[in-house]
Amino acid sequence: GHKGGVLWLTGLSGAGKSTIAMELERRLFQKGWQVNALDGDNVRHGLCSDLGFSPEDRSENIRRVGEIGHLFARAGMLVITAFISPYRADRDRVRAIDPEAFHEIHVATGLDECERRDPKGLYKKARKGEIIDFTGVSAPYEAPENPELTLNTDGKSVEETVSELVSYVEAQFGR
Ligand code: GGZ
Repeated sequence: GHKGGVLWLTGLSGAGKSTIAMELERRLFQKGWQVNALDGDNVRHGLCSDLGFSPEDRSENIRRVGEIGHLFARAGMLVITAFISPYRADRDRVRAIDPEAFHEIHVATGLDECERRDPKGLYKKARKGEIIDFTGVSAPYEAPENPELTLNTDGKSVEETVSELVSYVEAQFGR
């Protein structure tokens, strides 16, 4: 076995977090790692189905994901999480559970690029006021100040970005 850890992706909606997380999970699994990727799609329908997007609910969402993530990590898994996690204090609280195991990775795709991509049309809706408290438009995003890694995705393919992450994991976790 090998030691586990939490690879905590943070960034705006449309930054590419889930896509990167799922592709990283696939690549690491192929290399024989025990991995588990968590994102809104598999958490917000179950564990956090009672939560919305108010500041309080986001904090609770991140708290629960953080606790679960660290439990999996302690069991030896590499956990990849893909949540906006817009508040620095919430991310710091997750880090504090086990600082050694926590790797904060900023998916630093800029607001302009996220809004240009707008894969689900959510920015357009947010601009029209059809979604309230939308991160980057009408709710804050507090970028990490000292992340372990910053991914600048602009002009890069998912493959390139994920390869950078695989190298990071191999350097940090050995093998
Ligand atoms: C931000 C929202 C909102 C609001 C719905 N603000 O691009 P997506 O669609 O697939 O990813 C976003 C997802 C964010 O959920 P998280 O659990 O990552 O958020 S947090 O960490 O802040 O708890 C977006 C969709 O949910 N979505 N309403 N108001 N994103």
